[in-house]
Amino acid sequence: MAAFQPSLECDNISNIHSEQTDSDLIQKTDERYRDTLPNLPKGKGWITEHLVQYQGFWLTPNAALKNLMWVQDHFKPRPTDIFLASFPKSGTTWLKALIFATVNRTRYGFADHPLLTTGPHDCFPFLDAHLQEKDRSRFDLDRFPSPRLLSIHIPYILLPNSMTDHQSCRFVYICRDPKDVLVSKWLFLNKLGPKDLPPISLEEAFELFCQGISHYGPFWDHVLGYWEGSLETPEKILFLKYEDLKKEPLVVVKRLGDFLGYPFSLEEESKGVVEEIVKLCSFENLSTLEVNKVSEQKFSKDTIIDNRHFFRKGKVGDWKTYLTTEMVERLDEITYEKLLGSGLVFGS
Ligand code: PAP
Repeated sequence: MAAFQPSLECDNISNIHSEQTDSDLIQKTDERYRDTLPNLPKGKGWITEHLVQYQGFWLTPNAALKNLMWVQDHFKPRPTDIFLASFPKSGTTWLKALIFATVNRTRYGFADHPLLTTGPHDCFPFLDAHLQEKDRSRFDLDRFPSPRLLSIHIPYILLPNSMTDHQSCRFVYICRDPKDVLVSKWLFLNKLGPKDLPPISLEEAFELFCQGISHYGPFWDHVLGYWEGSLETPEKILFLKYEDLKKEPLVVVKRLGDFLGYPFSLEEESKGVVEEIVKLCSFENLSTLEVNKVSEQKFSKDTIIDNRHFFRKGKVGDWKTYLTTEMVERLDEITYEKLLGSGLVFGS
């Protein structure tokens, strides 16, 4: 399915490249990738044979590393771009729906809203997966109207300067207690794992996660990159926690509106627009929609995932069902040490 954006009318974008320029850039990135890959340290993959460590982070060699290089070499941000950044399984799907609904609230009615028939990932595509899509008619970023809504798992320090400098784009970062991230990730990846590889045990996933070896890990470095960025440039990065969103969704969605430059008016508040958005994007609503139960999501030509896998329980603290006391103590200790002095804490 084509990536769904509010409309795909051409937006008079100035950064449309010629085919020639595009293919030159593509070739350069391919060369860089081929030169770099053989020299990178390898670690055990959770569902792929191995991960590689690039500039301090663990990535899948064929997808994440290649895509990252594409973004670094190829992507042309617009000042109006809105990026949703996250470590995987931290609440990406939920935030995609909330940002999409907030930014487009004057375009669509709640009774026939696109989110009722289109999955959040189709409303808000992954930059790092889709950029590699060779079929530009399927995902042509240059033709997306502003503001473009794009999501990334790329760590902050690996982003190109064009995305992080002070003039351009805004980031919303969502993070979550690492114990819930680990459990959510382990269950998710075991559902997707290839049939020819045995599923990874929780004990093994736990060890790898603690060592930082997981997609886009180490978890703590990922979170701290955006946390520190948000302290330096709070007008550019809004740092959110899944747990706060669960506890006070109305408060967080209002903050989101202010930060993105789409503040809710008093009239909208009194009409219950914020409540409507929260209800539309709730786990209870989204997870029971036909589109999220039966359709699949094509992230790139090699990555197709059933939408239902993005909705499991949507709870805070489900780690209690899976992790042993020893695991909890060890993970909490690592988190405490890694975040010490940063001002960032996760509840236990
Ligand atoms: P991704 O990084 O692969 O896109 P992501 O959406 O970040 O995944 O995380 C999925 C988690 O968010 C799941 O958590 P769980 O395994 O602990 O249940 C999923 O259930 C949860 N989730 C998805 N949609 C919502 C929502 N609307 N409200 C709350 N949680 C949600």
